[in-house]
Amino acid sequence: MKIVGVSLFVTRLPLVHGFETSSHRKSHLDHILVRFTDESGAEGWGEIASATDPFYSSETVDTALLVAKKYIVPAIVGVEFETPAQLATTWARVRGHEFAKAGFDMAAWSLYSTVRNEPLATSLGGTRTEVAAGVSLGIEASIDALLEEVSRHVDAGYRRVKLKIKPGWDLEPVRAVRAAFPDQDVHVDANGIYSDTDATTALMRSLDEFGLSMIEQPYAPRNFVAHATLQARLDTPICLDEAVVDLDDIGTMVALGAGKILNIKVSRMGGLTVALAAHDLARDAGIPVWCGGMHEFGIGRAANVALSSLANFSYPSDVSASEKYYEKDVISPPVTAEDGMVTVPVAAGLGYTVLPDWIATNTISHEHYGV
Ligand code: OSB
Ligand code: MG
Repeated sequence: MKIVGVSLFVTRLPLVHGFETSSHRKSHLDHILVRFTDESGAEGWGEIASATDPFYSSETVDTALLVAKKYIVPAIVGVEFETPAQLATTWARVRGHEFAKAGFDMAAWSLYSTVRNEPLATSLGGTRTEVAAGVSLGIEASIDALLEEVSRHVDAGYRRVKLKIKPGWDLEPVRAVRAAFPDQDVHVDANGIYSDTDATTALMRSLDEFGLSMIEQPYAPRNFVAHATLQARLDTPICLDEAVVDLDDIGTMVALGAGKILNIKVSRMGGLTVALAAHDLARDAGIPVWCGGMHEFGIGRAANVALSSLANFSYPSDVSASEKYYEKDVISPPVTAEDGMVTVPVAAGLGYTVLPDWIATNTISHEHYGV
């Protein structure tokens, strides 16, 4: 394949339900969609699921666009490649900027699987025909409102419910959810907001009694030592998210015992190529993984579904149905979950039809390079 054209679309979709984490609240999202065209006219699509603000990661839509235009696009237009991993070497000298790289890497995998005429999941080495879907629920205005959200998603069949927590919104919502749903798989995600104090240790230890499947990223992203110290005192497994942005971080996690489960996000790790390597490394170290989300539009969501079909994705992934976030997605059909399971598509490429007209309607800026 030779990349003859690259288009970047900054596309805005409104969220059907505002989403609040320990750091911020959102009502719409701008993601950058990447389209590759090869010499035969085949297309590959990727998504840079960066946020507008640098609160989850240091990257933003603006920084991703800058790095894409200045460093990644010039390195790939006109380039011939046989495998996505080979194409990824063209931007390997760019440090960081994983979200930006991920959009291009995803477009390469999408093009590659389309040209090979096989489903993306097959190209990636996935074996499952369906994947278990978990749902991530934001911080709500009241515990009653949260219970209503949990109830709606449990009724819809979601296999796991993740609750965002922050200081002042932790023990009580967890207690209430556990009391109302004693058998539901529940986990919590702090997005790194707690400081490493005795009070936090005590709080986390008191969460042990609720039988949570994991506590995701309680401490700041770089603080592996605090996670290791906490894990040694907890029964509940710690899952790392923000902490792990490259393969070396998995080595650190394992060496220190900083957690027992890994959330692999395609965006956070710089693409499917690295995510695959992370999957293998974690498997060899005895660390089960699941696929986290960044509220992706359908393109990124399709990649998450395909990735989740690999064998070591052993916990439900954040691959909830498109309709949880978007009234009309950029792919057709939208991703759906039936009784909490998402079917892995068997059609070639992403396995869904990308809707260029709907993307155009919702695009706030567009740039094209090459022919
Ligand atoms: O920590 O997993 C997270 C969304 C934005 C930023 C961080 C996180 C999330 C989610 C979204 O939890 C899950 C999804 O995409 O369904
Ligand atoms: Mg998380």
